[in-house]
Amino acid sequence: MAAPDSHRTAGWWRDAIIYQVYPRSFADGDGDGTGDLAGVRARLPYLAELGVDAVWFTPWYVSPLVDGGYDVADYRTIDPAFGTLGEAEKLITEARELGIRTIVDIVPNHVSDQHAWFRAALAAGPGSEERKRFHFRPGRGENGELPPNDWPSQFSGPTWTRVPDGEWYLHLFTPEQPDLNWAHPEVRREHEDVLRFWFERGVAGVRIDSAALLAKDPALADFEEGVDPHPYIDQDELHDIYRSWRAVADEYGGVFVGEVWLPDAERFARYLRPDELHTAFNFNFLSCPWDADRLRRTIDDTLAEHAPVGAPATWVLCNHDVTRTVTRYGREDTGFDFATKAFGTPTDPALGTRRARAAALLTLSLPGSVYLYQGEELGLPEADVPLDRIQDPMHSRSGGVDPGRDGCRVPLPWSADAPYCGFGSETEPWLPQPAGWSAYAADRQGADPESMLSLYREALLLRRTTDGFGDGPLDWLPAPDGVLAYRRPGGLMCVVNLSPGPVALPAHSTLLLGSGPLDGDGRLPRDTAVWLRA
Ligand code: TEU
Repeated sequence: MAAPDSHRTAGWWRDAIIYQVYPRSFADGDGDGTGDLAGVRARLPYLAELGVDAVWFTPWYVSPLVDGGYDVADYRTIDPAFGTLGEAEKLITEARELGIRTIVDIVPNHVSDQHAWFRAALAAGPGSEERKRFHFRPGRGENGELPPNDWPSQFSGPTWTRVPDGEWYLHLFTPEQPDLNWAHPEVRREHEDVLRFWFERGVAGVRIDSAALLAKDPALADFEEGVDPHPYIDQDELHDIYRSWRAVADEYGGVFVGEVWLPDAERFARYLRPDELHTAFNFNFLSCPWDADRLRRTIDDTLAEHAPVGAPATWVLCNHDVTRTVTRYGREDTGFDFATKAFGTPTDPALGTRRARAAALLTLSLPGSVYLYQGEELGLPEADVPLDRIQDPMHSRSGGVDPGRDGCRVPLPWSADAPYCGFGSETEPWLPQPAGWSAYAADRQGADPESMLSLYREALLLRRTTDGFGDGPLDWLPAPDGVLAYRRPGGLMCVVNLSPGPVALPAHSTLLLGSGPLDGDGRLPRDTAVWLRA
């Protein structure tokens, strides 16, 4: 952990541990069933003890919460369900005093349909200046009854909605999330102003939601998969936008992490050029199955694609959009599957937990920074949320086929013996906690040296007090099939056994930490990882 006054120390983000807080589900300070800023403030000592360098808050702004807050009605006000702007400012200061920096989530692709701009656009009618900040178009067909184009949605369902005066507007996500027109100068000015607003309140960084989707093909032409360049993913205009954002961030020493889902390594790296974003999420690693060859290839590709632009890699096992790590790794097919999620797919929690523990040591010893989603340090599995309680629009928009993302958003268990596992609610939380949730409670795990929480605490402590972690070279060591072994600076080594049987460890002087015990012959069992000193 850094000293409090060094929250903008140049380069801190190159090897930081960044904890993701989903405020609705982290801790409930006022007992109303929804997590809030008071809850986070009360738990800051927990985050400090865990040893994180920064916290990224998913959107906490005023929002109808149609998409969990990614439908922002006002980027400069905290949603009353979460607290007030004054509380956010206090939270930022208190966190900084504990050596924890704050990262806010900016959602530039779209706003809520309750945002003042969209309401004004609806009221002003076709052809108005107000509508030009969005993508309004007449429909096709004889009476304009067909949507203006055939673009696929990021969620299932249509991307266009018709308003009563006959025009249609574009929304890559739900109809309650109209897309902004990034060719409009006011849209650009407004977002630069919002960045300043938060940097001035002491935030150290900004996560950029759906960062590769903002710019649209100006013709809004139909799209033929495999024939046309994509009409809204990774348009060249984006780089100009992020260069001007970077200039704003540089005034404050702030940093960016872009949510850039792009399989093409070369295109991905363009966002990380020195005058654009500092970092971007690395979803190829997250979606990689538990397989030594594929993981090694993903790690090599990731490091290779970052090297030419000088940006550090980021590593992430889970976030608020994907199935919990323990559940994913406990499946026979450990691949990442958007569509089926955890529902109905058999999973072995013991196997998943063993692998998730090994994956933690793998991830935390790779070069770069690491994102840790709340509850991962507790080894939470994906929760089965009863169908009639699911709130994620991905579920309803898929006609109930996709269970959506609520299973990884269930309120955290803090105390095994308290109501609602100590989440803080006096009534049932907004998503129900499954039976057996108290077994994962932070207080129970804190008292158990074998728990996932103890593993994370020890690993993070070692990571910040031992040379060799974070930014810097990685050299692969010779290893049997199915085993990942690499050396970091100063003789630090990590060995992960993904092969079916136990393997001998390379020569070493000290065993720093293991995700599980060695066998009777001092060998590393399957699905286990160790940190060694040469
Ligand atoms: O996600 C962007 C995104 O592309 C998602 O559609 C992603 O593919 C999906 O969630 C995977 O399951 C961001 C946020 O992280 C997500 O929570 C929001 O719903 C979305 O943007 C819209 O703002």
